[in-house]
Amino acid sequence: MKKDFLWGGAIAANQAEGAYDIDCKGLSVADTLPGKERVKYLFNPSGLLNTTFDHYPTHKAIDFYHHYKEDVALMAEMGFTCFRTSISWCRIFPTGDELEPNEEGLQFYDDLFDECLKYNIQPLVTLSHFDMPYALVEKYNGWVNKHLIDCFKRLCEVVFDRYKHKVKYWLTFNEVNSVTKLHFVSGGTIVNKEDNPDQVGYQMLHNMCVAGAYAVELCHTMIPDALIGCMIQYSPVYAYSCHPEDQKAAIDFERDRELFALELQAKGEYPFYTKRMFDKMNVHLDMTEEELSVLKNNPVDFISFSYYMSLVQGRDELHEESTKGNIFSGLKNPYLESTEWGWQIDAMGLRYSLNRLYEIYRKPLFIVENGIGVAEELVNDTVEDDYRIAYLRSHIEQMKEAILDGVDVLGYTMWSPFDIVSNSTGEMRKRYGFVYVDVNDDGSGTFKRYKKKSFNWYKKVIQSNGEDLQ
Ligand code: BGP
Repeated sequence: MKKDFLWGGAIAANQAEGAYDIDCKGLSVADTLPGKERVKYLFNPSGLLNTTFDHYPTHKAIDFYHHYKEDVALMAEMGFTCFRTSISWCRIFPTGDELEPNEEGLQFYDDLFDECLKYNIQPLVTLSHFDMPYALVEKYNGWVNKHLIDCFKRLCEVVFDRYKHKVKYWLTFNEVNSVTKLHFVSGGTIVNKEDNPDQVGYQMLHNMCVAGAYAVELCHTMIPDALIGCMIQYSPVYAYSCHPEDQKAAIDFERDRELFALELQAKGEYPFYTKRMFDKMNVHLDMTEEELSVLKNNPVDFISFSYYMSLVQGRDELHEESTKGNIFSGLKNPYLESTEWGWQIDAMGLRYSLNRLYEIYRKPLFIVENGIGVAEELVNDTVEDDYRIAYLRSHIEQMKEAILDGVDVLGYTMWSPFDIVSNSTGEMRKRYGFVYVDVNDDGSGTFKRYKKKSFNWYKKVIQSNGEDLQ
């Protein structure tokens, strides 16, 4: 392992900070999502607007906003050299459309980054992680509208200028490829019944990738010594069988849902298969020459991705046995075990993913999410989470194999050092952390932090730069 390999963990502002209406923060898309029944609204948000719920998990989350000093100290104790978090857009621009930023929001991230740097922890900052200002949904219907490109550019200018001496690793949009399916959560757009969801989704993807390319341009000009990457949700896609049609289905799925977004951001152009793919989906994009040239001239410096599972795809008639997944789902893989939430565990798939992405794009890679969500109970002020150690160990082993294969990997930030609100289910009981946080699904609890067994294990991993995984 390289000496400067970055080790750490990742969270997202909306899932951890809470303080949703403090210091002039505006309401975000995430703040409108309920805990219970969230899954129903993820893909069909129109009902959200007229419904009031008992509990909105992001409103308090784990109150990282007020606990960040204690939490950064815990990460420092584990030896983190990197901490991935996101900037909450609506702390900086409460409605997304203001011309002047909100000083209190900016100050919070100044304080947070200072706290990290005090311990030599490099902040890795996602510019937008599933929590754009809700006002941009109401006014423009989210990223389907090109006006958001200007709003996002303004956000970038302000935060690059403000944090240029503190943040040297940036990411544009979290899991940007998810927007073709998760229009609302990922991009603040409500798809009407009469609309073609693919048309809407790929237009959003285009607009976001153009905005991302502007962010790359601005970052390179304003912080020449920083690196900026894109972020996708990646799962290797296996064919259900050696039937040629299963193989074709696997290739198509990986292209449409995963690699397509990378082509735009890492190569800066629409791939050769675009026309046929769009014809099939009846997609016709509104794009300008200027946008295409911004994309072409500003590919990202590195590629980051979340890795939780592999997927299996095959002929249409096989799709009855589909399994659960993170945003994208597929068929059941008989060779793999699943988590309690039905995500299929595949450590070796991580080695495959790293090799595959490096083979195609030849850019440094960064694993910015990887972990296991488990329902856990605190016993004697701790949790004996051997299963988490086993999960992370096997994935880190496979990452090391990929590095031996020759893949350039910048770092690894597991998801997530603390138990935080689950993005897909809104639950707290789906716990990922090295640190147990005493908050329940209904938001009750003491908010106290407790170290789990894995806390000391990860500390050893980092201390030995990945040598000691026992
Ligand atoms: C990714 C998101 C994260 C995170 C993670 C785990 O898709 O980028 O925000 O939540 O998945 O998913 P969940 O919280 O649904 O278990």
